[in-house]
Amino acid sequence: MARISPEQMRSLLKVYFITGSTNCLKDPIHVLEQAIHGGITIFQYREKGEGCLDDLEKMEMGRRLHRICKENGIPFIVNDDIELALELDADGVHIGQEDEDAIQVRKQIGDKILGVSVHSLEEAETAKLAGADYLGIGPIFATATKKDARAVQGTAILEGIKDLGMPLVGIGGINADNAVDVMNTGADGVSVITAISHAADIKEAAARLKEKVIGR
Ligand code: TZP
Ligand code: MG
Repeated sequence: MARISPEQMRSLLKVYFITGSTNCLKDPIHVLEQAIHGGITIFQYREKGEGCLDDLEKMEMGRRLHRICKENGIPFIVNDDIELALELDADGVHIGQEDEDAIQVRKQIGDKILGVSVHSLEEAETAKLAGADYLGIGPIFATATKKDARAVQGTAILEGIKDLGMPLVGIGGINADNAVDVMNTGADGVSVITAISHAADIKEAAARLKEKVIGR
């Protein structure tokens, strides 16, 4: 398998749903199924926060979520945990600045998708050189989901980084009301946790987000 092309990557990033057991008010399996029915384009399993699953339980949850993604042709990305990504034969991994070095991760995962969270042009350039396939940029807006999130950046952060020509996705406090601002500033897609995982109607929330992103 060859590395994903930037064009393919850009189209996959449009509606990037991220979740783990602590983000869901209902069964994560049901949440993912509904989000897929609503039209998400890529999924990241991110098992974090107080009371999150560990070891075998995490592996089992990852396995089940991966199966649903596979059945529906949705790429399955694992947050931080390279071992789990390799064990599950995930489609890719997403790492932050505090995680393992991107160059090392690229070596470990071969041609799988590599996403890196960046907060400045310098970090973005380094991630590009390390072989990232896409960059996650944020927090664009205020978020209650990530307790150790950096300062809110606003959409302006995308302006400087988009000139690198890398596929980009915004993250942090994004919802159907502000997604268009993120896209109009040069992102290829929006990544969300709460806007989908906490919605009363998950499928409808994913569909509304997609409509905003695609139909602008
Ligand atoms: N990284 C920066 S902000 C954030 C992550 C993982 C959390 C995004 O969650 P939400 O609920 O979509 O604001
Ligand atoms: Mg991380």
